[in-house]
Amino acid sequence: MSGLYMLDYGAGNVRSLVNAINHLGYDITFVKDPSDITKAEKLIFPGVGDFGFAMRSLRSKGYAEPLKEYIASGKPFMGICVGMQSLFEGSDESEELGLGIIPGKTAKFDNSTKAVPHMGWNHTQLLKNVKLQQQVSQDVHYNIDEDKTYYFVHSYAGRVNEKNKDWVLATTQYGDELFIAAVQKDNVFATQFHPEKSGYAGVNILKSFLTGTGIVDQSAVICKEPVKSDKDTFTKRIIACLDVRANDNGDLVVTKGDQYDVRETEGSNDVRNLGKPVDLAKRYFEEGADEITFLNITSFRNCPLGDLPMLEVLKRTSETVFVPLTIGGGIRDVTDPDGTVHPAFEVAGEYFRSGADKVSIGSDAVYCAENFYANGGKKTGKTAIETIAEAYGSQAVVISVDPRRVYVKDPSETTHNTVKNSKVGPNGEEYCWYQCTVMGGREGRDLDVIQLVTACEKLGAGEILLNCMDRDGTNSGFELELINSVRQAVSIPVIASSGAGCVEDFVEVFEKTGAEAALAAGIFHRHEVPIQAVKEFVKQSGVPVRPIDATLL
Ligand code: 1PR
Repeated sequence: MSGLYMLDYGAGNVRSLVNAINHLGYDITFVKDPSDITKAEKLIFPGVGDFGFAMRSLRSKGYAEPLKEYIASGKPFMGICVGMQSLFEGSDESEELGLGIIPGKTAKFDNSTKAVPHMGWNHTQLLKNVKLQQQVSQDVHYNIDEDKTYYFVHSYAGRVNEKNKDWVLATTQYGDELFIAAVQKDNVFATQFHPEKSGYAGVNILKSFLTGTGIVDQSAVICKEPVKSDKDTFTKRIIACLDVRANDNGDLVVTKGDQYDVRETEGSNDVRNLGKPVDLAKRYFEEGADEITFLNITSFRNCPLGDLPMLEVLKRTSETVFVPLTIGGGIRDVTDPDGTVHPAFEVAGEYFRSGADKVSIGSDAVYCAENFYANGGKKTGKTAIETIAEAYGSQAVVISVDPRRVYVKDPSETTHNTVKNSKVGPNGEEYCWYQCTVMGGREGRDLDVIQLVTACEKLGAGEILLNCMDRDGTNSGFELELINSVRQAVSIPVIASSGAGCVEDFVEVFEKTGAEAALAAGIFHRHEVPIQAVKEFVKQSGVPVRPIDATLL
């Protein structure tokens, strides 16, 4: 199809969208100049991150007026996430005005009862029966399906009101809040969720936009009132984690440690090799993983910006994997051999452009938190967390925590935050605090996990990936005391990690802690427990999970 254009203002990962479009057999051209918008026959506007940043970028590049004229011309338009929010009059997130096409402003979710951002897979409720001319049989809802779930990541959302209800194609419920998940009117279609990150269910939505005429049979439009449910439709995420490093031959392999030791304990003492990163990621996507995380575990060794080892892995993975990808390891300021320093947000930017949706920061987050306290709890605006969150949005910044237990007989023995632990210490100690480590657990710091996560939330992090060195690779279940204490300390989503050994462990962590997601590595790599078995068991226990969706229509 000629005339298919994408409006990109450089705020995040559009590679996945391009890959999904290519996967469907289409090519797309980037808008480079305002005149390209006028030339377009079909236009997609994806957006991530901050509403104000998006609107300022549109205006400074001279795109805002041509975009309004394009939409008024009646040619098909699709907005995604901030691309949908920009259609509103404004947002509580910024003073900046929106395009003013849909009445109303987007408002922040209430974080007193649930984690914010709303990050994960959720259901939709369809409010409109829409038929497209000439394709009545093929496509009535842009393939949005109430039985499927779609991937959302946002803190602000549009609400249905009297003035905009004729726009609302679908709503979604998060906690007790109902918000607009998709809009459609005439030639305009937009989703708050990311179709390109929503597995094949989402790719099918893109397909319907690409193949459709976009012309709606107005006589067929029937609008329904949204129904607020007393049941949350949000699902818990199951994440597959791939620890990646170069083996002794220099090849990047997926490895897995026992309490962070990744070398064979018998015989060769080689780095354990559990497969190739791109192949394994594809396998986990097809088996139903809701997200894939890559951790470059030897990144404490300096890498020049031009030689980041995981870029190629991400580029290739995002060609066939349509769920969110996180990359961790080495997200900090890096120095090239010629002495040039590249700030962390530049490093992160390279990863986003290569297909990552989120970056996870380990060691550098510990140093950021230490400096935050040394600075009297004041922000400098210069840390990796702050600069990446500012440019790409909080939702793109995950903090990977590598804590280990330090036992004490009594909480009065330490100034650190302690918990009563079900695992008694070597000398009968009933309490412990969780010490933060850096460089993959090689060095312990005088900072506890609660100090770390609360500082990181204040600095703008959007999610916590909570490992536990004592549990890693042990198959003995998640560290529930640790997870509970962190879940209570922050209002951003928490991923429980380390120790998963069987399907029951996932139910336990969801039932006994408020974790939004559970991550596992060893049991998936060693084929001990399939992802599908985890999902089925969790679902049977009454905890909602994303149905596995392997069909491209
Ligand atoms: O410090 O920002 O460069 O990031 C380094 C990253 O590499 C951190 O996220 C750190 O967790 C990770 N890392 C460093 N060394 C290791 C190691 O294993 N030697 N991996 C390592 C940590 C832990 C998990 C694991 C879960 C689940 N891996 O993420 O996947 O514990 O395992 P299980 O289900 O088998 O129990 P920086």
